[in-house]
Amino acid sequence: MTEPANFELHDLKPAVADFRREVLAGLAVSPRRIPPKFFYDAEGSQLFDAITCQPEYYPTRTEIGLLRAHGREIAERLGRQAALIELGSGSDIKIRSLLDVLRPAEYLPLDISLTHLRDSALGIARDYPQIRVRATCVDYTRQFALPPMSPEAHRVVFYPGSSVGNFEPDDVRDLLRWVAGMVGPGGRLLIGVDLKKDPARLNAAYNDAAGVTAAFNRNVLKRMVRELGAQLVIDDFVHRAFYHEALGRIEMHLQACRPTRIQVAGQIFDFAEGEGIHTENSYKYSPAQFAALAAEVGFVTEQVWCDAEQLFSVHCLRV
Ligand code: AVI
Repeated sequence: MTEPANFELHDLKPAVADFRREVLAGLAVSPRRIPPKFFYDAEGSQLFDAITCQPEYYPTRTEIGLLRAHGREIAERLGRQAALIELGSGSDIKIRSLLDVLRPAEYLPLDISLTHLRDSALGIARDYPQIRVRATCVDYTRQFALPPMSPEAHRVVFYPGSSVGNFEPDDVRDLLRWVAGMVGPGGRLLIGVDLKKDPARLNAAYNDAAGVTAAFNRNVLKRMVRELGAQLVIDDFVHRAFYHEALGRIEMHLQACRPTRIQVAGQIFDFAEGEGIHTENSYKYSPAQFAALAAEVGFVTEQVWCDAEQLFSVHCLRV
């Protein structure tokens, strides 16, 4: 099928060499770690979509509920005729509810997973022919030149899903500074932030009964085999996720259930039973905590929407 005229795709996909370098560096330190951005190849993105449908994983459906319930108010805050930039676009249900009320002139989705990005951005270009869709496959955690946008459109960044929680607080400051530069003075950021809550609820969300989160976590090992030719036994590693209350974060690990070894790019990494690879943190914030963090880098919180159960929050921030 031919691509619609209102669609363009820029491919700044990170090279396999970046993955190899970060894996080798992460396995060489103690405790061992691999950054969560490497979960998201085509298979990992599909697994993440499947996570969002699990009954225990409340963030996605709660955020969608907030966007739908407060769509008009959100559109009024953000203003129309915007260039809408979405970070980590992934699945498109949320952006569609926003596009319906915001009707921006331009939509710029940024995502690290090429197939996922292409499929969802193409679908949007076809369904919204009046919106110019400029998709970029990129690791948006590193600064890069955005595709040109019409100068008269004011800029809005949409960062859903509490992906901000996957950054260390210091890195959040850097990311928010970059976003502030993207939208410029008077520009806005609409961001989804998962809230602190009962640890039992959090632990269940990251340990779903169907084992989808476990498969998502272990997909990074499969990716090492597929892309880096790593030699390892996937079944020697088990998924471990728990809420660390003092640090306010879910931690995810791949833990060796017996002594094992990973061989990659000519290097050998031995694991004793119980030793792990730290693969993700997912920080949870109170609305006040997140507003304070954003204020440190010059964002003013205009409004925060939360659901009745206080599970999730959506913040409208202005530079
Ligand atoms: C993408 N991110 C916000 C998800 C989260 O909840 O931290 C990733 C995830 N990891 C396990 N389940 C979902």
